[in-house]
Amino acid sequence: MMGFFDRNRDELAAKGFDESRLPPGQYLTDRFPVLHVGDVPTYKPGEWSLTIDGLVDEPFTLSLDELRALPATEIKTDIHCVTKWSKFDMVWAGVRVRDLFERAKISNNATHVMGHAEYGYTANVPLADLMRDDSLVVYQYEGEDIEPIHGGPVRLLVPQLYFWKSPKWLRRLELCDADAPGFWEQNGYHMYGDPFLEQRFSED
Ligand SMILES: Nc1nc2c(c(=O)[nH]1)N[C@H]1C(S)=C(S)[C@@H](COP(=O)(O)O)O[C@H]1N2
Ligand SMILES: [Mo]
Repeated sequence: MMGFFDRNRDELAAKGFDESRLPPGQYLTDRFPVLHVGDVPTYKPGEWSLTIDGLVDEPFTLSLDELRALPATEIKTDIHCVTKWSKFDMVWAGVRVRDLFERAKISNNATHVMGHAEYGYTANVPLADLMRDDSLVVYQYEGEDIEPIHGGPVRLLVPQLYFWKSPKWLRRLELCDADAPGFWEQNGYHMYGDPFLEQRFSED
């Protein structure tokens, strides 16, 4: 008997999608689920800021207006959540992480980055992944300000990794010279989290 996942995968072709876009163990959804631990922060105007620090020569902090004034990039990308939903062709806009790191003059010995969000949520990502064209600090989804429940005003977007690596309500990117587990990684999730290799849990 064919289960939900098989049927969902079979429907991809009918919808005109290449089946290879859906990583193993995932299903495609049109919904945009909301997933996080804890409360959704609310910011008064001017309250939110983003700091780039750690192993950098020139740490700095940006206000939302300053971030929005930087050259913007729009990408259309597929997103994969470790809870098995995938969503295709999501359109996001923001600033390339690489550009922020260039401005901060990151040290040669920096190898990893810890993304810090409001209320202490963290996610570790190798520096190389954040230097990619499609790694962004985003403030728009589908042409609108990102809703608070989806991480507004600003979240990290690392589309090639499971979505837990994209902290909502991002406040700080800390350059480090070693990998260290973030929030979910301390709770048994994979240190890297490649959806196409199904790196869900630490032993995968
Ligand atoms: N600050 C923060 N960011 C977070 C999380 C969280 O709990 N707190 N959850 C992560 C997880 S597990 C997922 S799947 C995505 C969900 O994003 P969404 O609610 O916009 O779909 O956010 C990620 N970023
Ligand atoms: Mo998740």
